[in-house]
Amino acid sequence: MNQNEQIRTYRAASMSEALAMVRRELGPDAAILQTRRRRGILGWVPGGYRVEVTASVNVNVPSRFATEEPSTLKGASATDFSGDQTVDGQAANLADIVKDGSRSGSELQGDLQQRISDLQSMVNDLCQQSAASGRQDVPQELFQLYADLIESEIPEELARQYVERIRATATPEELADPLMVKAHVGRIVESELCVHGPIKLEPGRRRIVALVGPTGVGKTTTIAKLAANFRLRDKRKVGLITVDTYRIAAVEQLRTYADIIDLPMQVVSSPREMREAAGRMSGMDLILMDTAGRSPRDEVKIHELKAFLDEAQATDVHLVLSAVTGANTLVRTAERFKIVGAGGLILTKLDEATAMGNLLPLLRSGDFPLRYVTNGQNVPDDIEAAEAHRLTNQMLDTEETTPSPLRQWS
Ligand SMILES: Nc1nc2c(ncn2[C@@H]2O[C@H](COP(=O)(O)OP(=O)(O)OP(=O)(O)O)[C@@H](O)[C@H]2O)c(=O)[nH]1
Ligand SMILES: [Mg+2]
Repeated sequence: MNQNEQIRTYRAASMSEALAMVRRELGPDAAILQTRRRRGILGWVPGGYRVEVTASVNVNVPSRFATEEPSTLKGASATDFSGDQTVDGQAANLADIVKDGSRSGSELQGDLQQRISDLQSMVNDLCQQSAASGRQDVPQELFQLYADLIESEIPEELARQYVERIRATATPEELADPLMVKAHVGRIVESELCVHGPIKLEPGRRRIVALVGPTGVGKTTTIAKLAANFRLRDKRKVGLITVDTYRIAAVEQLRTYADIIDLPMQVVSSPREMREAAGRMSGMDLILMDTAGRSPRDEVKIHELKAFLDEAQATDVHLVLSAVTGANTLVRTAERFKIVGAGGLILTKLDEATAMGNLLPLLRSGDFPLRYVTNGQNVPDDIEAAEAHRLTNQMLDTEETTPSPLRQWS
C-alpha cells in the first residue's frame, strides 16, 4: 500500500454500513480516524450518503479514542463490552467472531450485527462527546446566545468572538437575562456594520451609478427599482445605459422598464461608445448603468467591464450580491470586484434568505458600505435604503417589522 492508500474515506447511508465497509476492505485492525455526519438530503437520493468514515490500516496511530480512559466511555453502549473497550478493541472482537469456525451462519450473522450496532452507538456517543468538548470554552450562561448566533448563520468563529466579548463586558444582571444579552450583542453587531444608506443626489451634480456583480443577482431589476423611485417619487431626471449586449433579452428587459417609466435609454457595445452615450445624457441628474453579470472567477471579463466603467467615468460603482450566498463566497466575490472600483453594496433577495448572519463578515469588513437592500421581485416597491438597526434585528432575528413605504425608500 503506498502513502496515498494509507488513509481512506468511506461513505454510506448509515454508520454501520460505513464501518462494515471499513472492516471488509481494511480488516479489523483498521483505526477509525474520523467520522462525519452530513445534514440534508444526500442520504436519501440514490447513491447519496449521510455518513463519512475516514480510516487507516497502515498509519501508525491508535484510534483517536484509544487513549481515553475507559471511564470516559461510560454509557457508550448499553451492551456489556468485554475486554478492550476502545473502538479498536471492539473491531478486534469482530475479527474473533469471524474467525470462530464453530458458529453457524445465522449465529455468526446475529453476532456480527450486534457487534456492529454496539460499535455504531459507541462511535455515535464518542462523536457527541467530542463535539461537546469543543464547546467547553462557551460559558454555560452564554450557551443559548452562542446557539442563537449559530442558528442565525453567523460563522462559528465570529459567534465565539461575540460570546467572548459579552462575557468580558456584560454586567452580572445582563448575563442573567437572555433578552438583555441579546440586546447587548445587537448593539455590538450594529456598531460594526458598515452601512451608508441611499444615493444622495445634489443639484447641478450629475451622478453616474453603475451596478456590477455576478450573473442573476438582480442588477437589472434593481436598476428598474432605483430608476422608478428616483423618477416617479423624487421627480429626478433619470437616464439608463446598458452595456449588457451579450444577451438580446437583457437589452429588451431594460428597455421594457425604460418604456414603462418613460426614461431615455442608450445601448453601448464598446468602451468608445460609452463616452458618447454619457455625453448625450448630459442633462440628467442620474444615469443608471446596467452591466452584464460576470463570474468573479473570470478575470478577463472583469477587466473588460472595468474598461467600460473607466470610459463612462462612473461616479459610483455598486456591487450587487444576493443575500442567499454563503459568508465566504460573499467576501471572496466582493474582493474580486474591487478591481472594477466597486465601493458600495446592494444586497438583493433578502426575502429569500432564511437567516442572514452570513452577511455579517462582509458587512463588518468595512470595504463595501451597504446602500440598499431588496426584498422581492416587485418594481418599484421591493427596495429599501439600508439601515443598520433594522438589518441587525433581521440578522439576529430579534424583531419582526414591516417598514412603511416611505421609510422603505428615503
Ligand atoms: N426574490 C427576489 N427575487 C429577485 C430580487 N431581485 C431580483 N430578483 C429576481 O432575480 C432574477 C434575476 O434578476 P435580474 O435583474 O435579471 O438579474 P441580473 O443580475 O440583471 O441578471 P444578469 O443580467 O443575467 O446577470 C429575476 O427573476 C428577478 O425577478 C429580490 O430582491 N428578491
Ligand atoms: Mg441583467
